[in-house]
Amino acid sequence: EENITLLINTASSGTIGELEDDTISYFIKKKLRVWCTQPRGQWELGTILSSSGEEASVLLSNGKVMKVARSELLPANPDILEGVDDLIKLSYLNEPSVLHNLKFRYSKEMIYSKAGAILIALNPFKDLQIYENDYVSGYRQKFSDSHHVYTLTDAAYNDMIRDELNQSIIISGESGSGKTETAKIVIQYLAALGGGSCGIENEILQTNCILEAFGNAKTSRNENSSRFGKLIEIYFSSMGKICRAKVQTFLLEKSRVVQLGSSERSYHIFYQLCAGASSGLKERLNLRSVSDYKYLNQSDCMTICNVDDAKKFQHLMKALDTVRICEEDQELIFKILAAILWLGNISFQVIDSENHIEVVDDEAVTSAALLMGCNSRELMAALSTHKTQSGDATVVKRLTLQQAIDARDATAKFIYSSLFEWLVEQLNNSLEVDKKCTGKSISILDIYGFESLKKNNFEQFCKNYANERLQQHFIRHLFKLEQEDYESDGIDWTKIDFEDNQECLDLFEKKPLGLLSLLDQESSLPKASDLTFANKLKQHLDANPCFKGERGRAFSVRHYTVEVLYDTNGFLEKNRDTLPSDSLQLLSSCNCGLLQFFSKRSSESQSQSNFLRTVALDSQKQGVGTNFKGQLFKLIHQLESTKPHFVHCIRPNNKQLPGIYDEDLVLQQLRCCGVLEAARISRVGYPTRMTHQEFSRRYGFLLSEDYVSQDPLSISVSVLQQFHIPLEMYQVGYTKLYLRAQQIGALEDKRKQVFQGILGIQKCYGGYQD
Ligand code: AOV
Ligand code: MG
Repeated sequence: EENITLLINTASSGTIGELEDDTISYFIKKKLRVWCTQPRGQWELGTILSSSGEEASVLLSNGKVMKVARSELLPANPDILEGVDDLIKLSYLNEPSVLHNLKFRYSKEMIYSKAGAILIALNPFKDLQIYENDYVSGYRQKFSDSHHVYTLTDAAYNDMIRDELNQSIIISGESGSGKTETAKIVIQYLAALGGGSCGIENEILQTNCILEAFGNAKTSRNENSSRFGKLIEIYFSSMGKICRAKVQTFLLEKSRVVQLGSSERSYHIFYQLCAGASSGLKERLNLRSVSDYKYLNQSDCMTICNVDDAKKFQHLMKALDTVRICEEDQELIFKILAAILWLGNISFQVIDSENHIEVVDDEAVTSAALLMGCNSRELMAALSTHKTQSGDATVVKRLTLQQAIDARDATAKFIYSSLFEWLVEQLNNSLEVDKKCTGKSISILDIYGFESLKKNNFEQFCKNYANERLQQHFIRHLFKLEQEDYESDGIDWTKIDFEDNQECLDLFEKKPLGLLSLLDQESSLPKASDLTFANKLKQHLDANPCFKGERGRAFSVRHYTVEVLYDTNGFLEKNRDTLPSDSLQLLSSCNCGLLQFFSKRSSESQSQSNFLRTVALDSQKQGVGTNFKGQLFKLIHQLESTKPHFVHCIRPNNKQLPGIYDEDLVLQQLRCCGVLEAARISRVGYPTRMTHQEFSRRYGFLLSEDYVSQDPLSISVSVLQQFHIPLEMYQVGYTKLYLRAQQIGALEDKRKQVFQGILGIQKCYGGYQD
């Protein structure tokens, strides 16, 4: 028992520095291996030769001897722990040790490791061939115990069946770290496990392919970067078979349709369509090649190395068939995409000194109008004038060049994002095979990663806010809930300090003086500009430690990862996200059912918010940011009713190449995601916990004596004693039993053996019988 108190004390007492200072004395005395801090903040491994006062001589691995101050030394782990599969197994959990351990594993192509409850996945940037069918069955039957996305998914599946609880698999990590690939691997495993006769598992996989075509694009960080967030819920019947699924998407990056950074592309689908359409389809859509469209050729990048867009288009068409989107609808989708491309080619001519314009009447106009199903005169009018009603008279004002460009781009963005939403609905209709199925579900969350670019705009602002929200969910689960649970159940537990990001969330969410509120307020003022917005922020938020006003239109936010500099350029416009009434009217008059539908829905939701405005006193029109906040709250609320499983993806290098492990880059990601703290807490924690009732019901029958008359607590304690679970391996709380990692395994094995005895030869299959 002394042992365990000691363990808890060392791991949680004071700062890590103090603790390591004692350890270092021991290391120096015993002449053990240590990490020496190098001038550039990196570490080198060495062995202590001698010491005098505050300095030690260290023999480095390159043969050099260095004098290093005590304070610059950190304990290294013994050889036997080289490359352990769970960071909590390390005797010394300092940064260089963790970094080195992951590096060692990465060099051996072991990309998966655990940090307590979290699965760490290092992006291999190459096909490791560890996802084939034999791996699926290997992990299912537990022949293999090395960590894998499959292990985690298998655990989620078993937990769902055993506890009859919804599960979630939450995948986080920076852009390009492998979240989307990981989500696909999860789904592939679940499809293999819960696939049935109705083929829904294939539909789920094809849904992914469609969403990627329409919602992913090449960016400077990732050739297949998700530009929307998604949550896929997969429902299982009581037999453990998939019976339906549902996709929710979050905030698609619309601006990409009309504006591209250098070496970036628009959504894959545009390139796929141009490259892969049959000659008949091309003719019907009056389709040209990618380089003929301004929305696409404004960037220097039109192809991706080793990606065949034409072939991808064939896959996409098959996928659309699989999810039962009929040929007519497919043709409509393509028509709308082509219309967007032609819209982008519409140009304007300035006709007076006040910069007023008229639309150049060319092929772009006629093609766009034809595809949208409207008259080209009407299209030209909608893009060059603004009509207002004044009494009985209609006043027509000519637009300036900038206004016209904005109207055109807003129309294109509106059409594309409406198309995306509509597509998601179609996918959901098709995935709702068995509406009556009320079984439990596993939700897989894959959002856009945290981004800190040279220039950060409204898109990064929203994405990073979303990551901030998710981070809190993660922290709450791993730290807060953990500790609260221990404390309320009377378990001996000393607090571990951890970083909370509540301050940063407050900066975004506080009303009325938070970033999102202030953005909405400013967006509703007709005379406001990005500059007045930036000034307003500086005026009201300067006291918040996470906020820093910068020169001109800029401001910085200290995120849980890094400090990010935002440029308010375009914030108001993107937050308002209004489609000019003239364009909306035009769309409603189009001879294309889908476009009519989009416009109808948009005007309905607009009038609804107007209605709300008159009812609720304080409410103003909700901007995109606030709306997104609402979506995120709903998402978090939904996740809170599930048991979470976390995967943290890490991008080992910026080059998207295999075999390169950039220590600084990995360290920065490890630091900011709280993996180290999580590992620390898991190490001193009790990952398995069951109520006395649950425990006695599950294992009581293993007792040799008659136990029926006893209360759950006594039964539980008897079980623990009979099976010689060491005292330091569990604690008994008021309501629950707390067991350390791996203890439950022995009991489960015993239980299985007994079951197998009862069932004869029938093989016991995980949690199925429960
Ligand atoms: P992300 O989802 O985290 O970025 P992805 O899942 O798209 O990142 O991964 C980026 C690229 O890394 C993929 O296109 C693959 O080439 C490679 N990759 C990732 N995981 C694996 C794996 N397990 N095996 C082989 N290659 C892999 V973003 O969507 O940008 O935040 O917004
Ligand atoms: Mg992604």
